[in-house]
Amino acid sequence: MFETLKPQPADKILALMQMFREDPRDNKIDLGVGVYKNAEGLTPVMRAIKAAEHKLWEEQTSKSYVGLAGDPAYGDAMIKLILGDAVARDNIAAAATPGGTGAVRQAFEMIKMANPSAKVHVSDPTWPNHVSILQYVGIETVTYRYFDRETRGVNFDGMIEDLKLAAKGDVVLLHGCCHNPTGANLNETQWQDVIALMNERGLIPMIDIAYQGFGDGLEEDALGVRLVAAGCPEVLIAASCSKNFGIYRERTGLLMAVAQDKGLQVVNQGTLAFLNRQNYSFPPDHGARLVTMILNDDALRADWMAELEEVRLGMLGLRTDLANELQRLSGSDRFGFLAQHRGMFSLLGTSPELVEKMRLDNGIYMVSDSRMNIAGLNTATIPVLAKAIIDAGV
Ligand code: PLP
Ligand code: TYF
Repeated sequence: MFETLKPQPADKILALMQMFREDPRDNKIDLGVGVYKNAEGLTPVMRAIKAAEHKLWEEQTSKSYVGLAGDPAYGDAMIKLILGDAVARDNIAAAATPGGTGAVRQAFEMIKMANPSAKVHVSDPTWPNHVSILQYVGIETVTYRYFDRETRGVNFDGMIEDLKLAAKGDVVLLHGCCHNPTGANLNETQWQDVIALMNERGLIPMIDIAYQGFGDGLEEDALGVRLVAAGCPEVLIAASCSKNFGIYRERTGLLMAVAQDKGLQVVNQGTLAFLNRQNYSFPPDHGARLVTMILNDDALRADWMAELEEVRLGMLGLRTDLANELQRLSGSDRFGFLAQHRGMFSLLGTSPELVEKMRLDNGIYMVSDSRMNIAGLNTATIPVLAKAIIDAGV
């Protein structure tokens, strides 16, 4: 049987991580995988997570199974964090998943189950896993224009033109905030326009939100997802706690299905539980429990929010510093987009050849599409990167 298997394509982001590890140069700079790093290059356990883990160790008396959809308190706390009061709780079905990837996978399976002929429209570019999982699940994928390679902002006219071609019942996958890989995001008016178009054409939004709190703030980053949830009849939302709680390896995510028609909530909830059971039975609990403890405890929550804000402001500062340094070296404003982008990533918008050149000449590791993880920088490496970008002729 095994002899029939073929080698599978590697994930280019994870392959880069391995390449970085194997590079012997001391001055190498890792701008690859989307993991937050502080100025010392470390990914620390957040203070509130440590405190919650300590408390959990003291108080937890059983590790018996929870429910197929995870602990309902986790769903409630996350729904409040992401959606605020945008939608009545009765309209939302929710299930814990292994990370945001698990939520994305289960969302695609739910789409496939509900409407096998639905296509999913993804931004060009998007997180490579979106495309790869869609293909694996057997859903036809279509891209819509998103990134303007000149301005490095959103090509909104192109996006709208392309979405107008989508058929009724198709799904439109949107990034809730901090677009991966570009860093370019919709503003409020653009969100409203996309919602109007989706409703006009009977398209179903799916939102992937993996960086709430990394862009303009916890509430600000939820603006788009809240507008969509309140403004469209049906929405799928895949959320990740990996980044904003710094619990990457705990695999903590949530899938929500929002339906304005209350009658659908029960079947949706049952479907999410069923899909969990088919794939892994019970979702992981440890990370979800820590998140719930933090969100439901005033002191832990305040400390988590304070640390998340430090992380966010640190990345914004790095963006400004890098844009300023590039302005100084180039004598032009053409890198100003770096300060406008939000979240962990910016797409520099250069060729794979120049990305390769910067890796070989300067030990700078960015993804081949020229995505940079801004959190991989610090005050010492910003001038090095800026000089390499100019030297390479970007
Ligand atoms: N969606 C996007 C856009 C991402 O960038 C990520 C990466 O972290 C995820 C989902 C899921 O991450 P995880 O499965 O680690 O929670
Ligand atoms: O885009 C990133 O770098 C993060 C981390 O298969 C990641 O989202 C990368 C690849 C992958 C899973 C997570």
